[in-house]
Amino acid sequence: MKSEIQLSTPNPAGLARRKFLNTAALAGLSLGTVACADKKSENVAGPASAPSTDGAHGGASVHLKPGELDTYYGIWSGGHTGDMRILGLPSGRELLRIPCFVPDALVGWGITNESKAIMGTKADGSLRYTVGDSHHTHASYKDGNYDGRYSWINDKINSRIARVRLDYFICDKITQLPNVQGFHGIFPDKRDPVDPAINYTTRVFCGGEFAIPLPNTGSEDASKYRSLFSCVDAETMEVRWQVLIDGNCDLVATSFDGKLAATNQYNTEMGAHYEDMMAAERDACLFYNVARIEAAVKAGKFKTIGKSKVPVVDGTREANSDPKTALTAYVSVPKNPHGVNATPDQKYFICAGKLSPTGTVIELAKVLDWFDGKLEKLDSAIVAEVELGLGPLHTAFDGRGNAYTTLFLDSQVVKWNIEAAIKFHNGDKSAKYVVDRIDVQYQPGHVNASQSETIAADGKYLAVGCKFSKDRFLPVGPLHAENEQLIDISGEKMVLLADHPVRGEPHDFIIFKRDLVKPKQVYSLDDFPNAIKDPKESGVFRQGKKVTVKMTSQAPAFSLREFTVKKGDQVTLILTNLDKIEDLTHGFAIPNYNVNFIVNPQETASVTFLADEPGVYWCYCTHFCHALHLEMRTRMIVEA
Ligand code: CUK
Ligand code: CUA
Ligand code: CA
Repeated sequence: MKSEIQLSTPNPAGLARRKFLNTAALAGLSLGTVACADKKSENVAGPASAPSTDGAHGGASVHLKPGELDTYYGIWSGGHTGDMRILGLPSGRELLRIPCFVPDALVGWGITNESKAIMGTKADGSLRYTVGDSHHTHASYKDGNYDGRYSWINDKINSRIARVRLDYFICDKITQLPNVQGFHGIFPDKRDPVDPAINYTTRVFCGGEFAIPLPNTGSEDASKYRSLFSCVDAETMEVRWQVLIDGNCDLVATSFDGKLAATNQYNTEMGAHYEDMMAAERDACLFYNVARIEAAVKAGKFKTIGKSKVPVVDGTREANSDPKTALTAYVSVPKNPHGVNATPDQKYFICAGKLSPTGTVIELAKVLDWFDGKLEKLDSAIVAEVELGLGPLHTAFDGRGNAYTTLFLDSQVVKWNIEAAIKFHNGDKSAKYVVDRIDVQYQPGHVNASQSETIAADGKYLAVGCKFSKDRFLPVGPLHAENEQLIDISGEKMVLLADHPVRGEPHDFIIFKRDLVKPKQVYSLDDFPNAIKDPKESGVFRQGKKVTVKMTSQAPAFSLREFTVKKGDQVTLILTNLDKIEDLTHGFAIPNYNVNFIVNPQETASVTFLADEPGVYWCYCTHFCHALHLEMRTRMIVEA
């Protein structure tokens, strides 16, 4: 296989241009600039900070002494490993992977009946999907800050949203969005737009990226394809409503007052091929008026699509030209924007340009004015549109008025001051809005700062998700680790603190203070309706060919020393771990039967399988638990 990507090829000279990129330039750039090790200063608008490797600056250190705990949690999406990852920061140590969309051999995700019920099965009991692609993860809010209840994550491949409980750090619900392909951006609301008592997350918004025939009959002309923006109930995880829209949603942002959500639209052209998707000079940041949409649903002004019962309101441009009744507002932003982020001062949404070297600042009060008929031209809600560098993608904030935007093509993060950018945009050319630039290694996508999109943004650390690590780590074959870099943003200048190799391929992540979550370390037996609370309840219970094996574990023994079933039995094995000490987890593996799962302290899990091969099978504990861990076994005897 020959790659078009030559990692050592210097950048085309075109990279230095600070102009809007045209279609032809982009086609070249997208293949020719994958790694920018040879990028020289002529490509950089301002002087880039020299990378520092001393690991300390302004008191910030990534090095924790042995036994010292991190001060922040990081929640990382896993990309197409389909999991969520928990990191400690600033050390960057990976603490946990939480399987969501894809089976996981460590915990038995996709093996146990409980996890299969969450993941979804076909009629024959097998998993409906075994692949996933998670990009965005965002946690629930209260009073404008994270409240440690949930974090949600998307699966772009099968349009599923998973919820992770932040007490047990497990996925507890997955919902598939009807009539959506390429579910991409995700963001919970931060409070209710109408009821002031609801100052916490009750909705999660999901952007649908790919336009498809609705219903998806496969026969419609591509120009008629449409996408849907969906609202999922944070508690029930049911889809409350959807909005039919023009364009393809990428990310989602929500306002702190709960009134507005927005998605950046890169394909307002509604093109089916990439050239068509880049035809127009401008696309849109599409705003949703949440209260009006819900009023329309309540008033019955919706349709349904295909077999889905979810109400769908019309949010297309054509149907929403009158501000007094509009459910949506399409604010024009430059070419193929990527990312939309809410500033912690609660005032603005910022769209990055991607194919335009600009960042666009949209004032939310003005968008609301437009909906109220008080702003004549919607586009005057744009209060700044300033050049940042090449390939701006995502933006994070320090709570001191500065934004940090990744420049994919420049392999930089640019720090810029939002109010100065607004002044510059208003004609004050002396306003220096670019504060600093720093080279990152290489091709950054997402960026996030500690507490960034909360009212408690603290401006300490910035993590940058670099898509390519090229020469930063020992080579391990053709596939490289990605490079998550940590930058100290506590001072005027950004200082690179550390490189962290990370298994492919996270997109988005959030970073928040460790005291915002209260993890539980032992389950409660009562959480499991099928828990075996007393070892005396153990045994083999037969109903015809259906056999239930009930067992408990207490280090270093299972309650049954052996159990016998017959060939052809459909066996359901239920295991409750009666150990009560945190981390005293046991595994349960059955050779040749494709069974392995764990039970954490006071947890119950079950598996169902067909006993189709007679023999003796040593079921053993796979999770090291005790000095007699190896001895922790039981025999399954399958009689002929
Ligand atoms: S998209 Cu991946 S780098 Cu899914 Cu958030 Cu921008
Ligand atoms: Cu129980 Cu190892
Ligand atoms: Ca476009």
